This record gives sequence, C-alpha cells and structure tokens, in this order.
Amino acid sequence: MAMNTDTNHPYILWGTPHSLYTGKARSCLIKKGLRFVERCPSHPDYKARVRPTVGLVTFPVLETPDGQFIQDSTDIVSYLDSLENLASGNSLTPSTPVQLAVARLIDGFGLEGMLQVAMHYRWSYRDEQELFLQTEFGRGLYPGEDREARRAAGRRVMDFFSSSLPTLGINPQTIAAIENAYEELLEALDIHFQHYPYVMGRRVSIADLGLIAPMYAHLGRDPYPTALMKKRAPNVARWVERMQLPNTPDGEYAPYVADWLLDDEIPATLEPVLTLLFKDWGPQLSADIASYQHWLDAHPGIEAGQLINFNDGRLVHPTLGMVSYEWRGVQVQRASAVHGLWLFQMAQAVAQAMSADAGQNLAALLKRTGGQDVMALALPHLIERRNNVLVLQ
Ligand SMILES: N[C@@H](CCC(=O)N[C@@H](CS)C(=O)NCC(=O)O)C(=O)O
Repeated sequence: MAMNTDTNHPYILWGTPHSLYTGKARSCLIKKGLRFVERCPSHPDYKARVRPTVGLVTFPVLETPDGQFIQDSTDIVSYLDSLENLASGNSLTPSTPVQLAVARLIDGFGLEGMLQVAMHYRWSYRDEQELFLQTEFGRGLYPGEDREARRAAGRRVMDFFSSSLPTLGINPQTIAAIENAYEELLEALDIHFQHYPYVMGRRVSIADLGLIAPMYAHLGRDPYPTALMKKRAPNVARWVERMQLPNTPDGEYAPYVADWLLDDEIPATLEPVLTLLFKDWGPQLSADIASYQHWLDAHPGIEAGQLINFNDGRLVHPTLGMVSYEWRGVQVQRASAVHGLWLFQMAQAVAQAMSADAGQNLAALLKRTGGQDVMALALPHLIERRNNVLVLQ
C-alpha cells in the first residue's frame, strides 16, 4: 500500500461523539498519534461528497489526506494500521498467532456481540438521560447556536433508533439477563485493568478498539450506564478515559515496556473475560450461522459478489431475518447479525492458519475458557466486504 506522506492535510473523521462505531475509529487515530479533525454529518460536505461516495447514510467514514473515503470502523483500523506500521512501528495488530486470534475475537465481540447491551442501556433508561440524548443526537444534525433547535433535531430521530430494541432482542423477558451478563463482564474487566492498562496487556491493540466501541459512546458516556460503570468498575472507567488519550504509558502501573507480552502469552486475568465472551456471544453466533446456512439453502446457485441481505438492499446492518435461541435461561428473538459473522470469520481465519504448536496453545486456552464449541462453528461460505457492503466471497 502506498505510504501517506501528506502532512499538510489532517485526516477527517466523519462521525459524531454519540456514535458507537465512530468511537473505535477515533481511538485508533488518537492511539496512532495521527492528526485529524472531526466533522458531523450536518456539514454540507457530508451530503455532497461523503454520502454519494460511500453509497450509504452512515458513519464513521475516514477521509484520508489523499482523498479516499473509507467506511466501516474495522476497515478504517485495518487501513490505518497497515499504512502507519511502515512509518512508526506502532502496530495495533498482535504479531503472534494466539494473541492475534484472541484480539480479533474481542474486537468482534465488542463491535457486534455487545451491541445489544449498549442499545439497552441507551434506550431502556431513556427517561433518566432524555435531555442528554436529545442534545447528543442533535449535535450531529444541527450545527447552529439555538439550543432548543438542537434538542428538537435530536428528538426527531430518536424514536427511529430506540425502535430497534425489539429487533435486538431487548424486552422485559431478556433485560435482567442482559444486565447480569454486563455486570459480570464489568467485574472481570475491572480485575483485568487492575493489572494491565490494555486488553492484551501492556500494548494497545485492536482488542481495545473493538471493546471501546460500545464502552465509549453508550456505556461510558451516556449518563445512566456511565454512573453504573464508575460505581461498579472504576478501572474500566479509567480505561475508557485512557482510550481517549495519547499513547503515553500510565503512571498507575509499575514501569513497563508498552509491548506485546512475550511468547504469545495471554494475560491470565483476560481468561475470565474470554469465558464470558464465549458464553454470551456463542449462542448468537451459532444462531446467526444457522440462519446464514438457511438463506444459502434457499438461494441455490447464487454466486460470489452476491449481496448478503434478506431483501437485496444495501444496508449498514444487513440481516437474514429473525433468529431465536436460548441464552442465560431466556429465549432471545432478534434479527440475525451478518456483520458479526464477518468479524468472527477473521478470528477463525487466524486460528486456522496457525502452526501446530500455536494451535495447541490456543486449544488449551479454549478448553480453559469454554470456547471449543464456539471456535468450532463453521461458516458455510466466506463473507467479504465489497463497495461498503457484505457479499459472498
Ligand atoms: N459496521 C459499520 C457500522 C456503522 C454504523 O452502524 N453506524 C451507525 C452510526 S454509529 C449508523 O450508521 N446507523 C444508521 C443505521 O444503522 O442505519 C462500522 O463498523 O462502521
């Protein structure tokens, strides 16, 4: 890939403070020490230049100094990581196989496996954070000085987003389980961040970027869940702050070298987090794979490049219909999430390509964390992103 040598123009991050996926791209730019400015979708250039190029109304979009537009937070991170690697050696992608597989899994879990809990805490406690949400939704839409007009702009779109709760399986029957799962995760992460500044240990990585997506804009910034995080898991709240700061070693940990742990080691304190990841994401992945298989069976003869979506439309979050599965003692009914499969596939590709020795280490880790069945799930057909949408490879 050509190196970006233009230092006169900063990167432009199209997105908003309250957006889940923008949080991932923002932390990547910050941690890589890149110069960037943010622009909201209310800017006239969004409609004039960004939307037509991307072909979707969505963000984040990264506009590079040499005029490329990259959508999808994961593609943005991959782009920046491959580019800047060459210059600064501060890669966010682990270079050893077990660490890479684990980091990819946590990236996918944060982005898609935690969408449900993020949306729950944003919308189920709407009464307790209504003014904040109006202002934040309005911030991306109304750039002027009239405070009431900003709130009104936010109000106009909030019902659309809050109406997604049922399709994410969030209802009175599932809410207690969603909250229990999240509190267990907070507890495990709080212990981990007592020992280490970042998910993989001492060096910031793609695992932190996936996790920061739900943990910043929703769970670590909206008033209700932020108070919960600070009360229950202050080390997690501090990590959320750390992910918004330049990559300076933190004073609270003993002096350390900000590098990968040696010998492809996974921090012992991360194992309880992985146990929860497999327990809580596994049933959804399994149901989503079954629904993908069903869709393929119903469309014999479809070819590479075919859009993966139940109605052939270009969507930010494509789905193949509703799925139903048992999870933590309740029945979840929700729209299948194809995007999660694309991310899971990346972790599996690393696991499948590793040497026999590394494979044994991974197998032992999976055994300890209950991940064997989940990692054995097979996608019936590989997925790729083309022209900003998911298609059959
Ligand atoms: N997979 C995309 C998802 C982007 C996304 O869903 N962005 C939200 C804003 S945070 C959005 O566009 N929502 C509008 C919609 O879903 O139609 C990414 O990682 O960038």
